[in-house]
Amino acid sequence: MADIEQMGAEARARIGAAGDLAALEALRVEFLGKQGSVSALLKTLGGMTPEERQAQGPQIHALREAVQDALAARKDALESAALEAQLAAETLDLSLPAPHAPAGSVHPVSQVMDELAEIFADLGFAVATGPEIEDDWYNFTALNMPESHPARAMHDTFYFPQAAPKGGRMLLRTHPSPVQVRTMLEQGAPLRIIAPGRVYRSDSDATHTPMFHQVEGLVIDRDVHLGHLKWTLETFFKAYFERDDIVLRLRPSYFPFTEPSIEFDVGYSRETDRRVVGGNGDDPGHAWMELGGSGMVNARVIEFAGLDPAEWQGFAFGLGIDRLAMLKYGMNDLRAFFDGDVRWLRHYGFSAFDQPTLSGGVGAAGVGARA
Ligand code: 2U9
Repeated sequence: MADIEQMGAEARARIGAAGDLAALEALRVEFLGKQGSVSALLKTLGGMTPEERQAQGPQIHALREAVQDALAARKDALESAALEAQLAAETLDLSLPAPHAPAGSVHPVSQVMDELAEIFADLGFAVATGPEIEDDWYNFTALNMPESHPARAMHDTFYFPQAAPKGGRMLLRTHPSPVQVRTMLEQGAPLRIIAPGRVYRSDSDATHTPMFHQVEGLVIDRDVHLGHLKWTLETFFKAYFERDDIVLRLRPSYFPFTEPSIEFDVGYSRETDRRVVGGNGDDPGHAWMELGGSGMVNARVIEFAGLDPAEWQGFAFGLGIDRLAMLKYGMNDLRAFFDGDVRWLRHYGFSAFDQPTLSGGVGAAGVGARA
């Protein structure tokens, strides 16, 4: 009996002195492991007479509990000491100056895409996305540009050798329009969406890059007319350029996927070296710059999208996002958008905290609130 006491005292002492969790685990195995000394003692119970078990059983079980409790207590103590040490090591002296702000910033194209989404969300438009590698049925045929249509050639398309499921070949989308076709087929009408994203044209030169960004908008409903298109464009540009003196000029044009088709210009004045959007382009010191195209969706396109043009109609428009960014934030070289030059990104980039909100007046706290 005495040596059970002795074993208990010695076990508690050694457990109390365990310096770390590994040493503690070794003691647990030594005492309570399969070959452990306390486990061995417990096994002797089986070979005892009922009187002996009666006499020694409680003590041996008490020893096991005492060892288990001592192990658990020491484990807690070691773990909280380790946590304390870690917390002490991690203390942040908030009086110290903030570490250098992370160099990253929001690219102007991303900022403008967020601004577009914010403005059009307020007009009831959802943002639609779709594949950049497209099937030429969605990129061309469904947009009233059949195989032989000359407009196809004008799109300077990157084709893949692979055949497309609906005939024709796979390609890199040349405009966001296939996204609207897919959305109409999937969601039907009524519909109000904008489709911002990357588009690809193989006609790159000094002012054109093989990949650039466009946004197209589409409204399909029962009684939509050109007035809705004009109001939507004017409302968008006033919010985007954060000016009320935006003047649009609509000119007749032609696109296979809209009838009638309209190109729209915005009035601007030339101050110092940059163009400042606003004012009537016919006024002195002002001029017009083309910003994009639009029109009432061609009935054939509505049919391709599985809708009945006798019941449903709509308008669509297209804009260059890189161009919109250059106009609002004063860049004059499209290629710099893609060079990844940190000086350019630091100068034109936006702080990630400057999320464009309508209540915050869309654009990041006005021009110049750069990163
Ligand atoms: C569907 C039906 C009609 C989208 C449109 C334009 C006119 C247009 C250019 C403007 C500037 C591209 O970046 S840009 O050069 N886009 O002029 N886009 S109407 O019409 C559609 C789209 C989808 C189903």
